[in-house]
Amino acid sequence: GAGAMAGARGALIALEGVDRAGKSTQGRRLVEALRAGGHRADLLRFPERTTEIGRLLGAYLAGEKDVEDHAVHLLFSANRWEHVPSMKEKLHQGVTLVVDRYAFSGVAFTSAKENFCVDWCKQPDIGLPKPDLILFLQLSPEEAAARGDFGSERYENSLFQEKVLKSFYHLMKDKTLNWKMIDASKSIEDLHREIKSIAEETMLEVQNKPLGELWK
Ligand code: DGP
Ligand code: NA
Ligand code: NA
Repeated sequence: GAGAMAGARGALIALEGVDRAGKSTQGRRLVEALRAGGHRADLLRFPERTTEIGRLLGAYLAGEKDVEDHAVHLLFSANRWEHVPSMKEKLHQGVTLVVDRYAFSGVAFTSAKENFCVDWCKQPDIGLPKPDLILFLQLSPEEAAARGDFGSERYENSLFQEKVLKSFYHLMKDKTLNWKMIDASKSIEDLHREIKSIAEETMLEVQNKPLGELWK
């Protein structure tokens, strides 16, 4: 209702980038800093592996389970949708949400596979809460490689990651979204300060604006 919900809403901030760009570290640091500054903020990470769908995705990523490519794409999307009611509730209560990966990873990773077009990949995520800000942590494949060997999860190889990066660049052409490119080769501290300042600016800008719907 208009009365109870009339306060400022929280911002939805997505962190995206290829593997090892530092998304998880920066997500944690951002939420800690926002809380220390008196804001309400929560961190969410997709895939969110604790639900039934999430456990299935965890087994898929670990290579313990094979799932057909279209089916798994829909499951990654379902894993986001199952969190939408609580995300909306928090945002409307004034909690800023930082999400470590979102629908853009969904599209970038699946469309990097053979015979998947971006349009098909976007469909299941149409209508998700639209991020007010998408921070894209940029790191060259060389710099990513220098941060150590890939682990053993599915998708963790340089050839595939380069295709993923190309898909991300394609998605960034969409000017209805607020993409901010961030140079992730900086120190953790410098990166954190830059991200915190952009996040705070966005939180102020959107607090009285309605939450949008993605790709609608
Ligand atoms: P992370 O927990 O951030 O390391 O992500 C696990 C892996 O899952 C990572 O390689 C990216 C991939 N991933 C994340 N979201 C999606 C998605 O929606 N679809 C697909 N196919 N892969 C995803
Ligand atoms: Na990973
Ligand atoms: Na991560």
